[in-house]
Amino acid sequence: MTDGPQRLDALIIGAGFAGLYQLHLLRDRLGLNARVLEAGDGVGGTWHWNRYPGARCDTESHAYCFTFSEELHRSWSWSERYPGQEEIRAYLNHAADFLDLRRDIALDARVVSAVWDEAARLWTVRTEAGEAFQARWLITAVGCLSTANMPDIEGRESFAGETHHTGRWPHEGVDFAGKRVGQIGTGSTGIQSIPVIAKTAAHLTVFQRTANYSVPARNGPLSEDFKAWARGNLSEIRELTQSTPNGHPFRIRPDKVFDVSDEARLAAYEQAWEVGGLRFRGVFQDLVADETANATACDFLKAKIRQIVRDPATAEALSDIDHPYGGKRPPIDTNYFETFNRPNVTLVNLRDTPIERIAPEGVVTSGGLHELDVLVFATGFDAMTGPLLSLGIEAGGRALKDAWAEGPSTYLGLQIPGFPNLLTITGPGSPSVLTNMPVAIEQHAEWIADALAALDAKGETRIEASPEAAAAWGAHVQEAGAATLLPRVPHSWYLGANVPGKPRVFMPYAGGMTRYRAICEAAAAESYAGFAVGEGAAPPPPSFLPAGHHPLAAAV
Ligand code: NA7
Repeated sequence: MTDGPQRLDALIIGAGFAGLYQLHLLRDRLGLNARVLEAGDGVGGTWHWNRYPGARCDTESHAYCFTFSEELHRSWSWSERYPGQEEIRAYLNHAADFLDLRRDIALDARVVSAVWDEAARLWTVRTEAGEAFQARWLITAVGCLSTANMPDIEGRESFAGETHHTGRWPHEGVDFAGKRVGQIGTGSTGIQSIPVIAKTAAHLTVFQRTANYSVPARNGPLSEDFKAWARGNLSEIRELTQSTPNGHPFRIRPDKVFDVSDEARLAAYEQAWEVGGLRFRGVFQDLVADETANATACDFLKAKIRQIVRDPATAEALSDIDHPYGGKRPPIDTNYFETFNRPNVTLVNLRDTPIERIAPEGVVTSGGLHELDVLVFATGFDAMTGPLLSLGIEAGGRALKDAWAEGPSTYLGLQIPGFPNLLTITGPGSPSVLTNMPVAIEQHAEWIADALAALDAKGETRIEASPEAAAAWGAHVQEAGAATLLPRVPHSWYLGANVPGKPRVFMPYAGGMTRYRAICEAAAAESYAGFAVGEGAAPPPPSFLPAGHHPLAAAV
């Protein structure tokens, strides 16, 4: 006799922040028979995989955590202003133990297919190892930045040295001592890894295609006083992060850039530079909405680069930035620009000398061969859609990759028309990457748990976003994006532009977390407006401009 698929009420894919909390809610609050399948050999999601040197979150630690449990909150203390990868991984392992989640998490269980059976109203999910599960509800908690983007550069496989992608870093670490290291990529990740790699490498060659802004993080140990305050003031932290548009623990000032004198503006930028981190974004309300206003911050930040970097040609290449500040994800750093003053670090400007191929000895640009022992790809991710498309999702004979051939279509980033009972935590079209992720994740996981409880209370076993609601939401996502400078940066992963052949669609919702939360709550309150529940037709979606929300408020 062969064992059939294991039957569950709910199956969750991924054991990062999202999967852990969703399991807790469905199992412990709703009493469902729920299970998590996780591809990695440990919990932690992003923080399980991204072990590259210098990996650190750019949200301040006291706000980069779960906020649903006073007990869990009090049981943990962060050591630094920004949490490092290892500490976040330890925190998520602690949360898994604290909530007794491990017994319902299968590790080393990579999902390769998920197929909807309309007649049975069940998802059948299979893993690479051949295990099969059936569940009424399928919830993806796969993150937005988990599918590594390896550029298809000619000769890549021929490189004779070690090759590593930052998002798939070896658990045992990489020894750079005495080695000639090359790194391709100067996004948020590359900007973190470069200063750390440079400390031990014999030589580091940085291959820069697009110069980037960065603001000093000003990381450091937290005082005992601050730790005690953070442990004891969860409700204050939660109130703040739930009322800011991006879920960060700071408010964006109400002034606009040209409301103040040139001197006052410069002083505000200087002060924000000293405070450090993403708070720089909060200096003026219209910083990422108005190009002329934004240019004042760009000029300030470019001048800082030229002040820090001693070699004029290197300073020029690093400050020759072609996009507005905040138009791409704004990195924060520890000694990034300073690192280019080290004698063992060279910048190769790929705008002047593009990469031609990779050879066994190193990287060949139009300027010649750069001999290397180790090549690091800090080249980012197939963001937002990549993790979902890798799951082999299919419903009604239609694969998700075909449904999304022209780009992702979702309603609220939570559901995809044509894929019933599939719920996507921080899916494309939700605020996700434009926010402090745990805030967005908690909101989604709670909305999903409430929706499943409401369906169960009515004896309903099916929910599906209507195509009309998804179309209306898609239009609103573009409208909210257009109120910011973000969609105007042609080479950004927000648009899918970093992956050849990927449809160019602005994917995250830029209307802000507070507005978004209100819309989701309105949809639920209006009998799940925009969703077809059971056999019924979907009521039209709620208003996407709730009272009190300015339509053009840039919320990122
Ligand atoms: P990003 O932000 O996508 O950055 C990737 C970097 O790699 C960026 O500098 C790219 O240059 C560069 N890149 C990518 N492909 C190539 C090729 N083929 N040749 C040269 N350079 C290349 O990824 P990160 O990992 O830094 O950050 C992703 C997010 O993770 C981050 O925003 C945080 O939210 C966490 P480009 O700019 O495309 O010219």
